[in-house]
Amino acid sequence: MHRSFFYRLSILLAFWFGMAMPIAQAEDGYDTWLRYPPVAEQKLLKAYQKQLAQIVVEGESPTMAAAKAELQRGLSGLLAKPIASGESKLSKHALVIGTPANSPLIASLNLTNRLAALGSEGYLLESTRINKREVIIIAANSDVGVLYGSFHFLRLLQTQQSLDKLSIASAPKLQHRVVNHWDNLNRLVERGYAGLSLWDWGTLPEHKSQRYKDYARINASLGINGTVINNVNSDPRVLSDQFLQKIAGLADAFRPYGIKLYLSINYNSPRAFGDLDTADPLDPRVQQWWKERTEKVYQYIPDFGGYLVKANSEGQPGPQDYKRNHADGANMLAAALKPYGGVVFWRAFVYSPDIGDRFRGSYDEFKPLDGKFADNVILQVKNGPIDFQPREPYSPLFSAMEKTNMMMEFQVTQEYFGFATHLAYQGPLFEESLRTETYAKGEGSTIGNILQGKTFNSKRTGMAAVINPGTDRNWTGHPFVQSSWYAFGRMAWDHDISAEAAAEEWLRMTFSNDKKFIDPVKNMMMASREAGVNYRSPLGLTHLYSQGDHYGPAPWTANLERPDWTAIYYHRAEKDGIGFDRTKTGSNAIAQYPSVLAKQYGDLSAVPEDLMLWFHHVSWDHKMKSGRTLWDELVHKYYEGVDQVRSMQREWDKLEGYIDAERFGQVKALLIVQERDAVIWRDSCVLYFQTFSGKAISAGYEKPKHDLEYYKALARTRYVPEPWHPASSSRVLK
Ligand code: BDP
Repeated sequence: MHRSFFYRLSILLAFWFGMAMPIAQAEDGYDTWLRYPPVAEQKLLKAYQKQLAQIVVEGESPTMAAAKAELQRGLSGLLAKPIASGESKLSKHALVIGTPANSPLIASLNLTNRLAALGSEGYLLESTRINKREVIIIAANSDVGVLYGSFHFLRLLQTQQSLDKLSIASAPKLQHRVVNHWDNLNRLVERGYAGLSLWDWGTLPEHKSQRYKDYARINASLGINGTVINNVNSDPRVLSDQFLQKIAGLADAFRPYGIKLYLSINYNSPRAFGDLDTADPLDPRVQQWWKERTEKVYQYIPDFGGYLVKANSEGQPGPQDYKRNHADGANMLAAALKPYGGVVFWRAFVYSPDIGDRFRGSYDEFKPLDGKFADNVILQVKNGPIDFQPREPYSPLFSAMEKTNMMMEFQVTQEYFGFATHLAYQGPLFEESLRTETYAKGEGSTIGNILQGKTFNSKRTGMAAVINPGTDRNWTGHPFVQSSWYAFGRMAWDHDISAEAAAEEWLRMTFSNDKKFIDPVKNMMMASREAGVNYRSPLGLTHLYSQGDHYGPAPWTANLERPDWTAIYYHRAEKDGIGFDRTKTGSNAIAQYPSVLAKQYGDLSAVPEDLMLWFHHVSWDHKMKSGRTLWDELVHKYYEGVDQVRSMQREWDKLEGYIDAERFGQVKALLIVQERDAVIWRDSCVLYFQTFSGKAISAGYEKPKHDLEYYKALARTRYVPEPWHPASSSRVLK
C-alpha cells in the first residue's frame, strides 16, 4: 500500500467526516498496532460493512465505555464509514457486547455455563441470533472480558479474517500478565532507550496526559492486566503521600482498561523515611510500619495490585542485611498486603559476591526456601540464570521450586540486543524459553506448563516483562521493539501462541496486510534474534559486553570490583580452548537441572551446540557437527551473524513503497547502524579470541578492517545513548 494512496484516502475521509484528520502524524508509530485504516481488500470490506451495521452496548461502566469507544474508533476506521451505536432497537447485523449481568440481550442467550468455563477475563465472539436477528456477540463474565473480546474482534478485521460463522472462545492461561517499567522518579529510565519516563510527576495527578490512556489501550489490547510503574532499583519516595497522590492519578487512568498498578518498593523504606532504625522483617515495629504504609497505599488506590521487590541484589537492601532470609522478607510484606488481596512479586535475580559461579547463585539461595513462601507471594524469575543474555539455558529454579508460586520475567527492552537501534524481535527467545522441556515431572513439564501451574499445581501464575516505552513518539525507539511488546502480551495470554503467529499479526496490524510485505519481513524478524546471538556470543558464549553499558563488545574486560562483572569470567578463553566448565569437573551447576537434562548438558557430545560453551570448556580443535573445528565454527557463526544483518538490509530495501516512507526510512537507517555494530562485534571478538587460539581466520571471509587495538580503543570511547547506571536515585537513601 503506497503512502500517497493513504494520503488521498485520508483527505477523502476527512472530508467525509467533516473533521480534520491528523494526517501529518498518521504513520509515526504512535498508534502501534492499534491502527484502523480502511480494510484494503474490497470484497472483505464490503462483507464487513454488511455484517456490521450497528454496535449495541447496554451496560454502563468506564470499562464498557472504553470497549464501546474502541469499537467505534476501530470500526469506523476499518469500515471507512461511521458506525451507528447506542440505539435501543436492535437491528439486523448488530454487534452486541456485554455480560449477562449488564446486558439483557446477552442474558437472553443463556450463556452462563459456557461463560463459566472462561473465568473472569475470558470471552466469546460468536455469530448468533437474538430475537431472530443475525448478530455477532462479544460476551464475557466481566466488563474487562468484554474489552479484551473487543480488541480481539478488531484484530480479526485488522488482519482480514472472515467473520462468517464466528465462534471463538478465549481465556488467559496465566493470571498475572504484567509489564515492568524501570523508570526512576527523576524520569530517567534505566536501560530504557526511548526517551524519558512516560509518567510526568510534575503535572500529576491533575493533568492526565492522553498518553496514559493510550498506554493503557495498548496493554489492554493484549490482555495485560498489571503494570509496575517504577524501577526495581526503587526510590523509597514512591511510598510517600506526595507520590502516592500522583500515582493514584495514573491508577485512575489505567483502571477502565483493567490494568492494576503495582509499585517496586525499596526494602529499607522504614529507615529511609526516618521512622525506624531497622528494616528487620521479624521486628514487630517494622511489620507495623508496612501494615500502616500499605493501608495508606490502599486509601489512595483501592484496587492496588501489590509490591515488586528487588532485595539483596546488586547492592539493594533486603532481609539478609538483618540475617533473615528471602522468605522472611517476602512474607512480612505479603502479610501487610493480604487483607486487601494484594500480592508480592519477589525477584529471584540475586547473585551474592561469595558464590563462585554466578549461574548457581539464585538456585542456591532460593531452593532451600521452597515451600516457605506465603500464598500471596510469587517468585519472579528471569528466564535464564544470568541476565537476559541473547541466549541462556533456562533458570533451573523453574524446575526446582515445586512448592512456590513462580512467574516469568522476560525483557522486551533490548538491554543486551543493541538497545533501540537493532532489529531483534524477541518472540523467538520467548518461545524457545516457554517451550523448553525441563522433565521436572516427566515429559510435558515445559516452562510454559510450569508457569501455568500444570506441573506443580501452583495456585498463582504469571508472566512479566521489562518494557521500555518512553516519551519517544513511537513509544519504544526502534519501531520493531513494539513487536516484542506485542509478542510478550500475546504469549502471556496464551503461551502456546508461536513467535511466528505473533509476528504475522503484528505486521498486519502495524504495517500492511500485503503478503509481499509480510512474508519477507516476517522472515527477517524470525531470523533477527539468532543473528543477534551470532554476531555477539554464539555457541553458548555470554556477557562479552563492555562493563556497564551492555551495548558494544569488550570481551577483554578484566580486573573489575567483582570477577563476575568482567567478560573473561564468562568466556574463560585460554590457549587450550574456551567456555565455562559447569560439569562435575567444574562448578557442577548442571546438577541444578533435573537428571535427564543434567546428563544431556553434561555430555559434550549431547549438549546442544548453541548452549555448548555455557556448560563446557572445549578445545579449539573440537570437531563440531558441521565437521569444522570449534575455532572455525566460532568464526563462521560470527560471520554468519553479520551476513544475516546484511540480508535483512537487502530484504528491507526491496520493500520501499509497500509502507509509509517515514517508518520505512527509519528502519532502513537503523539497519545501517546495526550492520556497522555487527561488524564491530564480529571483528572485536574474532580478533580477541584469536590471541588465544593462535589460528587463522579461514580464507574466504572478509578480513577485519582494523586490528584488535583499534577495537579496544573504540570500546573506551563508545557513545552510549543512555543515562544507564542502576539505582542512581535509590542509592541516596540506603
Ligand atoms: C540488569 C540490569 C540492571 C538491572 C538488573 C535487574 O543491567 O540495570 O537493575 O538487571 O534486573 O540486567 O535488577
